Amino acid sequence: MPFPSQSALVVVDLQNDFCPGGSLAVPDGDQIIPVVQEYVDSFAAQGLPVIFTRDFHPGNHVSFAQQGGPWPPHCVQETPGVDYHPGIRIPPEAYHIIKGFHPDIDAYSGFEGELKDAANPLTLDQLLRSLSVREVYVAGLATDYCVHATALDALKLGYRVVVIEDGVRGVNVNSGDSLKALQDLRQHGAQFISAAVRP
Ligand code: VGL
Ligand code: ZN
Repeated sequence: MPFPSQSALVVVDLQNDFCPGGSLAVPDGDQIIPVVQEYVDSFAAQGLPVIFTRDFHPGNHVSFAQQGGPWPPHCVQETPGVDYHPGIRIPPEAYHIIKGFHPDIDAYSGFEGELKDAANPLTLDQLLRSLSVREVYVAGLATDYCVHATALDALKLGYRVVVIEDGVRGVNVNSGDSLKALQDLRQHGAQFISAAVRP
């Protein structure tokens, strides 16, 4: 699969807590792993940037029910739930963005996060600019929250966005939420790719 030279892959929140068995499991969230792996390997083989985002909450995060938020505790730092799903092989050259680490601020979009462990903590936008990226391929969890927010921010910042349709899954707190999220992205100019139409 050859991808454009100024493209990057962004894999959103493919973490244990968002997969079956996790505290905020996305139904069939782990089913996307073979698809995501195919893209990760193709981008890496082409020398194109691969970026993983992670929800990275403190134990008292504002989005948790005990603090009046909408979610059960999830992706708490230094718990197994915050780790990437063990089924995904991550290339050593991949970039890692963490988000949601301020106790009082929720952050669904990878563009609200920053590069982990960097002496100079770049935002995702700064990282993409430094890599001359113009087009962002997006996969991961969850379609109706962090995938939607990340892809929408990318569009608003002027990136071309390609959503990997069979590489995303949603929570669907209300039925149809994921479909609505994808329709919204389409209306904002996102393109879609799936197994049937891959280059
Ligand atoms: C997410 C709910 C809460 C996500 C993160 O990654 O989509 N959803 N925190
Ligand atoms: Zn979260």
